[in-house]
Amino acid sequence: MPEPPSPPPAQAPAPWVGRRIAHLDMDAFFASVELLSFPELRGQPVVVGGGRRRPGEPPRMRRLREYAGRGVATTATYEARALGVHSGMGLMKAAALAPDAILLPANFEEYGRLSRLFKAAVAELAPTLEDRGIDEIFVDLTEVPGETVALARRLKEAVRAATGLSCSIGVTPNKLLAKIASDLQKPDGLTVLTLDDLPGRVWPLPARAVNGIGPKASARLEAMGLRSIGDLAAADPRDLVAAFGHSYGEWLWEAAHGRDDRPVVTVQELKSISRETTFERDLHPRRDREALTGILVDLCQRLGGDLERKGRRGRTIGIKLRYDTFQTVTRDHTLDEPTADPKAILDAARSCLRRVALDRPLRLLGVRIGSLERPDAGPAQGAGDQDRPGWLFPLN
Ligand code: DCP
Ligand code: MG
Repeated sequence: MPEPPSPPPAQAPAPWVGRRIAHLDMDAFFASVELLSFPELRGQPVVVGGGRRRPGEPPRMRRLREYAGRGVATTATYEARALGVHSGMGLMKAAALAPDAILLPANFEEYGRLSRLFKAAVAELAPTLEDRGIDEIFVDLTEVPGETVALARRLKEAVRAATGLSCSIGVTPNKLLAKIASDLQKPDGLTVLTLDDLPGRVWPLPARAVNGIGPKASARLEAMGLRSIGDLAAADPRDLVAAFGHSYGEWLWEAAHGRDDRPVVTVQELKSISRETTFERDLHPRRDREALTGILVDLCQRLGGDLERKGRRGRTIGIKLRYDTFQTVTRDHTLDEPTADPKAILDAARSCLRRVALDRPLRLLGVRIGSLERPDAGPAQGAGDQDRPGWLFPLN
């Protein structure tokens, strides 16, 4: 007899709408790796810093109070953090807070090895993975089958099986929120947020919880009376633009509303390289032509050096100018052949400059090269420029 269809579970999770992006960050990474070698230290306050240990060398283990010097803590176990010690803190100051904590030198080779192991373990389950540094990754789970919480648990288990270490995961519709979410229940956390959770879970957080709002911006926001992410979301975006400029002001407001459509980028492909300089005093295209020429030549030479170091050539050369009025203009010019040659870049930059008004003092000049590719044969050929040195900056 056929089985009667089973009723749907009463509490079935709502289907996920849109992208499903995870941010995974290892817990107290360097310190946790040290605890793998020294399990007897588990449960104690442990701080990593004050020198490094080469592979094979026995560790120098001491109490923090025995330390004298100017080193800083790279990280601390959660037991040491409970005493007030944190990453970046001077070790003498840390010793005053936690004199009995154990101090271990850093063993970067080992941290690198475990970093590769945890990333490989995640990549087996979810191949769209963006490397964000030694202990964190973004993972696009949109196409990975499985219910969200169950999937996040599997990632955590895979990391633990491969390394013996715990991590914290946030899963949300985008990278911006995922980065916030992974931090909400550290250590060994798993936090899933949808846009519906924004008012309850994200808006109460301080503005600096958003990656991209640093100490400077957060101090300026505070001076405007904007303390939390919710304050920022409720602000008039025109005020933000007035205070921070178009691009950052608008981004702040979008971020506070949890909007971010950046993709998870598996291999960070280099898209463009730029060099720019803001002058100590405004320079006039006519009166300061020689100084501007020197700056332009220097920017192009440095860009050429960047390209050579990174093994790239590019086809699209652009310039950026900012006038004393703060108005910014850009122009670009695409070459038939890619180049890394400073002279060819200079030529293209000059032809871009001929297409902008050069009738006001300038605050900034920048040169950019895009449409990059890796050359497969020899160095780029010089285009040659016969203009009189000192007079390369065009006039109009
Ligand atoms: N690190 C460092 N110097 C700093 C901050 C961090 O050398 N000022 C290193 C040590 C950390 C690792 O980078 O272990 C990862 O940094 P996190 O900010 O992710 O910090 P932790 O992993 O140590 O702790 P958490 O559990 O908060 O992620
Ligand atoms: Mg970490």
